Amino acid sequence: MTLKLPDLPYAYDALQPFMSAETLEFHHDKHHLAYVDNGNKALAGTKYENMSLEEICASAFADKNAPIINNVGQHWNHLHFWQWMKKGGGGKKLPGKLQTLVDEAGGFDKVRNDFIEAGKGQFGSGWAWLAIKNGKLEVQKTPNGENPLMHGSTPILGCDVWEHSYYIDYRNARPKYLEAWFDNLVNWEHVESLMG
Ligand code: MN3
Repeated sequence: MTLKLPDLPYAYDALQPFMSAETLEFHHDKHHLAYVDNGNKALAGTKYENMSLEEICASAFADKNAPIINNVGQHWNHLHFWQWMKKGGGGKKLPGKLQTLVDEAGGFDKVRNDFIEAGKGQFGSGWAWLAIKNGKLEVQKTPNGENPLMHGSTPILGCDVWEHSYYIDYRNARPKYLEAWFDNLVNWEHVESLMG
């Protein structure tokens, strides 16, 4: 497969004041593009070329193939990261199937708190996640380009805690970014669409 940079599903300034146009221009146009270009170089002529993105993530992690894990993993992560946000997102009102899953995991406030703590606690670059494992919601964190597909679970929400995701708008205040992101940007419909 050939990786392609998608267009953002909204204007660059749509997520202000919580995420600036400048952040999205750098993050989407430069960082995501670099993962696409480097991922295509790493995939060329390998067994991974005929796999789906999800299969590549799991297989490359089992193979300890760092260039694929990092670049194709980050491509999958960013494809969804853009869709995990929307103008006027956030809030406690969840779609029904997702609400049930969150209630079974201890309720919205617990899940929100655990997710933000996971993002704060990820040392260095990485991601905070909500994922489904054996039918249950789990809060996870991963370093660098890794994602829950590589650890046998299904990611349904991820927040990028690499500095490139927040440094322009929040400087070093990762906790402020995580709270603003969760409370004002999350597109819960896309989260539910990944529940399968
Ligand atoms: Mn990023």
